[in-house]
Amino acid sequence: MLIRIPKSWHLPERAVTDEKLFRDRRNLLKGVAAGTLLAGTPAGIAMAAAGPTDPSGKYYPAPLNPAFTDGGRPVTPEGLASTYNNFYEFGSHKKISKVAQEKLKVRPWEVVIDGLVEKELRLPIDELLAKMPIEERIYRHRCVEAWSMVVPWSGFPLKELVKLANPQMSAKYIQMQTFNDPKMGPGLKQFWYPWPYTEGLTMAEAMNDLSFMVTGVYGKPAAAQFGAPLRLAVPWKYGFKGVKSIVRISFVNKRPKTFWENIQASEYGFWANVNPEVDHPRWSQASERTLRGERIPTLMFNGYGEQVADLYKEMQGEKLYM
Ligand SMILES: Nc1nc2c(c(=O)[nH]1)N[C@H]1C(S)=C(S)[C@@H](COP(=O)(O)O)O[C@H]1N2
Ligand SMILES: [Mo]
Repeated sequence: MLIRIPKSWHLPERAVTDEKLFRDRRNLLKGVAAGTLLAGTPAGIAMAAAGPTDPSGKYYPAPLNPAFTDGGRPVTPEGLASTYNNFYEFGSHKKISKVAQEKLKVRPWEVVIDGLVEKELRLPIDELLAKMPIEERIYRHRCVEAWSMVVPWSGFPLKELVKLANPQMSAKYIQMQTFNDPKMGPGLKQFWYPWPYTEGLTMAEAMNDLSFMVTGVYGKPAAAQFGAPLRLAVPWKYGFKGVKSIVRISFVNKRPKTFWENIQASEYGFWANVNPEVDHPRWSQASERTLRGERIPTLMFNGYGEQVADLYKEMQGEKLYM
């Protein structure tokens, strides 16, 4: 039988029966388990998760939101996704998972919400989690370096956090920053980088259904290397927009200058929407290599155009695709 996955706007959030969620969950777990076995990688590294002092285990596995199942694309085996990471706070190469798990302390963890808000908030991560509807979503992830993966994130819609923050009308952008403590992230000693890692979205982008705050991955609290305990996923944009291990969220009226824009504005812009027709100055963006090793064509907006293309309709003269 052909099962059509309804698009998000056809389906009010969480308007699904428990039975459907249960079945999706079981199928996903089967897929993840099979993938891990096929890849023959030790799941041990990722299994170490966030350590004994992390009390958030009770939220996982979270119910899969059936509006975000990525049309049956194979989920990347956990052993691959959790051992090939970009997280410059731990070094400017891909093999940072071990040092991230050793050094990153995710409790206590405070998230500051400030800027153009009624009242500045300082929320311990577990208080924030308790206020948010935790669900699972399977998203594609396309790095600007032309590799990609499909990941079951857990977390909550960014717009729920925006509602909690209650920003003023004058807020035009939301800026997010990573921790900046070299005791936790030895890579922060590389003084030539413009720390802290900073990213940003327009308010319209932040309110889009797809914008997601990640707290878990693969059905458990996020392992350190994925950006525990709080990370952004905006799957229609290049991966560097997905800022990890967030400590500060600020509502501002000026476009934030991002980490990668500061390093090389001619190669990495603020918008960074995935587009196979606009090449990076140094390589083609027409196709991508999955972490499973296949070469596949890259899709406009990474395949999420129906949800997000309208956001950019009226924008002329902006470098939307780099
Ligand atoms: N703080 C921080 N966030 C970051 C990065 C980083 O170096 N530091 N790298 C980005 C890039 S380039 C990518 S592709 C993704 C990688 O996420 P993953 O390791 O979970 O695959 O994280 C993004 N977020
Ligand atoms: Mo990336």
